[in-house]
Amino acid sequence: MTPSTAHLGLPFFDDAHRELAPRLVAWAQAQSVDERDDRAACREWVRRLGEAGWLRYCVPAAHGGALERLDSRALVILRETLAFHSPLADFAFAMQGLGSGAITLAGTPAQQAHYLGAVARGEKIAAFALSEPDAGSDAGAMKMIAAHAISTGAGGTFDHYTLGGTKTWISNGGIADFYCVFAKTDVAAGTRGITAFIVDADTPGLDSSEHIEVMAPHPLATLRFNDCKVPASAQLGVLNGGFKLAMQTLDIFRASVAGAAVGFARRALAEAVAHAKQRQMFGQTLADFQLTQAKLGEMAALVDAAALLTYRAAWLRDEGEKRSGVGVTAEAAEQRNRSVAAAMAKMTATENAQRVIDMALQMHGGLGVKVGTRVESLYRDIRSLRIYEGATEVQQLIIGKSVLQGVT
Ligand code: COS
Repeated sequence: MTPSTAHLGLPFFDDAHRELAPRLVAWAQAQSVDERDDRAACREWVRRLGEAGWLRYCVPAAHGGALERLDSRALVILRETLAFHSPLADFAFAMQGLGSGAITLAGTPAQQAHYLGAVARGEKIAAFALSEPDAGSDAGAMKMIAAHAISTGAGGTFDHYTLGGTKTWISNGGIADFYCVFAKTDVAAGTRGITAFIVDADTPGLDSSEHIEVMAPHPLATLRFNDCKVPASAQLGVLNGGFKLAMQTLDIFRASVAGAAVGFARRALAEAVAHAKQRQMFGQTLADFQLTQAKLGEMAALVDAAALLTYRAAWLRDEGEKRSGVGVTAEAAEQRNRSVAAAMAKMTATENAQRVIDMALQMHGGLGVKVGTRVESLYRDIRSLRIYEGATEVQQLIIGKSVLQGVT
């Protein structure tokens, strides 16, 4: 099944984006990965995506990336296209970007050189570790501690942080080579007392063996940090600047989650159209019924509305990056507009995709709930997108706050 690329004619895109999509479609259609074991499949997708050069869109050119800086529209096209073909391929791609995003934004040259090239080649698997058992939507309520100390021993002095606590719902948990971990470095300072660290998966004191089973299988784990020591050089970004770094990283990738949701929805619509055209009932095809045509019309409009918000959010971000010379006030206002646009896109695209997939499933009748039917797996695949990287309710809050401030 081939996705339409008609939307690439929209003014949000430039020629580089228009050239990217058909190449990726051709590549994705030629891939076949056994996905029965989600961890093995994810590793295989990372390997193939790296080998084919697609992961180069997850990092900037200075570290082996395809483009000078992270390009939101390219990320959206990549996720939309991969999600149409394989939700696990999309997952593998997205997590390389999200997991290394904080290093791209705030890493030292040494950290960037060590991790980003390997991420782009598919040689290191990345993960983003923010959520905790009691801190999901309220990310600032995290309890994980990073205590600073300088110890002296036979080998000299060791300037380090000791991490203690639990992270959960960590995508790529258990298969990642490193984690960008957020922890409290000043417990009294709320969101202003959080710092990010890069923790290699083989660091003593880190246990990532607790796999979490979910309705649409993908690598997911709880991480336990017990007397886990990392050198001070593992600090990512400024001390106590971790919450903003986490939010900025999520901002970049929220538009791409919307892209993935648009890809799922486009696939569901394509499946519905194909089914409606061939299914015979009451002496005609399902597609001949006006009831079916009305549903397909509604589905197509829901997909387009989601896609337009998604492309706008990505375009706004890319435009803002280009104009980084504007004054401080303008930058703050632009930043807020971009965050709100990304929130609108993520909320609308994931919610609309759920509706579109549900309608496609309904149109399939009994086949729609048969395990192995594409709409059945899409029905499970889409559900977590309405929750992760900021649940719909978090996006509503971000948008609502801005509406009340008269910004939106
Ligand atoms: N970019 C930069 N800075 C941001 C920001 C953004 N998008 N959003 C918030 N900040 C800054 C604020 O400006 C504020 O800075 P100051 O301390 O200088 O005032 C600080 O961060 C705290 O912001 P706020 O008061 O809005 O934080 P809250 O604790 O109220 O949390 C929400 C806000 C709910 C939006 C945030 O916790 C969130 O996004 N939660 C969802 C987390 C998530 O996506 N989890 C999934 C993890 S990945 S699967």
